[in-house]
Amino acid sequence: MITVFSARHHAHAPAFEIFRGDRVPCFETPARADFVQARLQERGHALCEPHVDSAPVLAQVHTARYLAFLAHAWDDWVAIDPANAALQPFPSVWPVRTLRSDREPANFTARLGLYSMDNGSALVAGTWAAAKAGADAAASAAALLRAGERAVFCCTRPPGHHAGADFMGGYCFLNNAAVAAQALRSAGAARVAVLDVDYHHGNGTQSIFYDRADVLFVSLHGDPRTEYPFYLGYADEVGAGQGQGFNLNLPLPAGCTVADWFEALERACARMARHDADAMVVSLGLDTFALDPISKFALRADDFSRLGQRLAQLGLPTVFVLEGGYAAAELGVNAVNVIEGFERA
Ligand code: OKP
Ligand code: ZN
Repeated sequence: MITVFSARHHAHAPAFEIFRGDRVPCFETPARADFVQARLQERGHALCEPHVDSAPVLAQVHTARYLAFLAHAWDDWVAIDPANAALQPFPSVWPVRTLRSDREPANFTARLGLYSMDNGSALVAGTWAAAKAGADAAASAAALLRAGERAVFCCTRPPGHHAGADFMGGYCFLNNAAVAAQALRSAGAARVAVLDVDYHHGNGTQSIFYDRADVLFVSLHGDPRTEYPFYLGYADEVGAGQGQGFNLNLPLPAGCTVADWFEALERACARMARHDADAMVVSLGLDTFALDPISKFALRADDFSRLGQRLAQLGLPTVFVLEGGYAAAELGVNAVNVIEGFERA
């Protein structure tokens, strides 16, 4: 399986994130993708650079005003005060219920809050360049599938599945999985199925396709009652309008067993099979790993091989998009186990 990878992910390397009111080292680091790249090379897998500009697809997935904000956010931040170049902006005010989100304020922090779901997405000078390279990788993967590849892996970071049409959040800025799915649709696939196996619910991807029947969204994740992103990911979210019946959430209690997880995967696969899709996108979060520092599922390295094998049985052209997974040193083996399990099947 070919991997699309750009070293430009290094441009996004925030110094810290906020945790319990304090500055802590980021969980989402460049080392994550570096470990995956190293493992891919060690195992003899081919890598290529993104070759497709995702801009036209990004305009279908995200709003124009959000894309404009994100592309210029760093320059706007530094324009306020040159000293800001050494600081990371964080939102501190949000348009929650009863406040207006249709008007974009002039104030930078107010705009940052308008376009953020949390204060968990540290933004730096290279964030846009890195996120854009990831979206380009997703668009490239879709093009490679249309050109006849059976499956493609996007080794991208920052992740994307929490990013909605007009907001960032949970370390995510551009929704790479949504870009891959929409690019496949635009290239002629009548139906696409997105399976999100990250520990955290893919609220961004769900919301982008919530009223559509052409893109099925299925997600397996920690119960939002206790787990991030908290405000979406319940089983009663089934889609709206034309999209009713095309959203399936399978929340699992934090601390559930590997057997519970694979049982839910079977339900997910059964729904995927019914969609009669032309292609599938897998939001491949590996934070379901037992040793993940911020998650509470129990999968081990071998379980990721089994996951890859099971996904191959769906028999669909597949784009894998890297999402979470914060046990960085183990991420390479775990990610490549999925890829090789898929190839072996
Ligand atoms: C992104 B992805 C930990 C805070 C965690 C957000 C988690 C985002 C996960 N101190 N906050 O789904 O892996
Ligand atoms: Zn996650």
